[in-house]
Amino acid sequence: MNQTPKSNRLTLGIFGRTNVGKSSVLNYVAGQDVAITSAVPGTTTDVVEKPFELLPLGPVLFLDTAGVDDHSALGDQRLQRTRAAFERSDIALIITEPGVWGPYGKTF
Ligand SMILES: Nc1nc2c(ncn2[C@@H]2O[C@H](COP(=O)(O)OP(=O)(O)OP(=O)(O)O)[C@@H](O)[C@H]2O)c(=O)[nH]1
Ligand SMILES: [Mg+2]
Repeated sequence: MNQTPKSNRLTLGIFGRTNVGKSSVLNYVAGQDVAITSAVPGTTTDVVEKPFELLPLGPVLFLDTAGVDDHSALGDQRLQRTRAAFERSDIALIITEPGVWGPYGKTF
């Protein structure tokens, strides 16, 4: 399973606003400290790729992304990377705050 090429893995992208817990979801599902998490919005600045075996699905590739509401100087470049990750994803997981569905939910 560890030898499965990335292209043959089910690709699951994690998307949402900054600081909603995207990286925490990845770490929880992977059972490892894969991505840095913190209370500072904009902690993840580039796509974090994590291949592992998720039973009963089999070999998967998770993509953790920067928040779609990142308006920093490099925000546009980060959004481009996030969009590319979205295009690569077989399944998009959109993480939100409970009860909050604002305009950023329509980004994609
Ligand atoms: N209360 C609560 N806090 C959480 C939960 N999940 C994550 N957090 C906290 O929320 C903060 C942001 O978590 P991250 O996982 O870094 O969020 P992120 O969406 O990856 O953030 P960016 O990379 O900045 O876009 C951290 O302080 C986490 O400890 C949760 O389920 N409940
Ligand atoms: Mg993050």
